[in-house]
Amino acid sequence: MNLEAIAEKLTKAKNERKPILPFTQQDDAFCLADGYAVQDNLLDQALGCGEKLFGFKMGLTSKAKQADVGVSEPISGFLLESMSLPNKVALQRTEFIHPRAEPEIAVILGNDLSGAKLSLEKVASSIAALCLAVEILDSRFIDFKFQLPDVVADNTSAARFILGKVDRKVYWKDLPTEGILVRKNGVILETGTPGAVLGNPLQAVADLAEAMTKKGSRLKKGQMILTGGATASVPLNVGDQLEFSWAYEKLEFNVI
Ligand code: OOG
Ligand code: MG
Repeated sequence: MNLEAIAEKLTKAKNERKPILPFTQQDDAFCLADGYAVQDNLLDQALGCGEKLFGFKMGLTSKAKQADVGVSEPISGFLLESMSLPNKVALQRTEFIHPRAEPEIAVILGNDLSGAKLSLEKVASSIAALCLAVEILDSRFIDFKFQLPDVVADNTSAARFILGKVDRKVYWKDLPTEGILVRKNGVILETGTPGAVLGNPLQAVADLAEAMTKKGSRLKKGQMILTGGATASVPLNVGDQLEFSWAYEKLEFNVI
């Protein structure tokens, strides 16, 4: 199967909300580099259709998330402006195959960032703001089951995100222990701390900057980066009311 044909299958699955079989099940040779090549193709297509790049996401950066999907290596994907939803949105269940939501720390860059083995101080000095965010995932694969190359091809299950207020600058050294609660229909389903993400979510930004530098690219001023789920994700069904909170703010939405 050529990589463009694979990208087309993913786009069709997304548009028709019909999940497909992972590519690694159909082709033993489908590897991580192929996955990223497919993802690049999806981004080129989106930009070609007039979509705007909003930033990037890291995934599988916490043990909880790695256990969630049974895959144990961090991955990255892209985020488009059209994936952004406001706080308190009514999420349309019919727009998705099998949506899930997870809390993340989002970072907005105040400067371009590149280089290998960047210190957390260096990353912190390049940040304009950081805030709580919710990522809405929707795997294009049957039963949310995949191997690493598949989920990378599928732009790391990215679907939507809700950003908190970016005007508050939480001190980055305090970030690891700033607890997060996830409530569904009033019941606490998950609890976690940003420190679950590689010790400090800023490490995910450093890792992403290094990966981009290796590809001959760089993170740019103004881009938003999701650093990866700090807890396992929770499934979303019609009628659900979701709340994601930490000391500074609460993000919430209903599923209709
Ligand atoms: C893969 C995407 C992982 C995260 O924050 O760890 C991710 C998935 O869970 O489907 O977004
Ligand atoms: Mg995520």
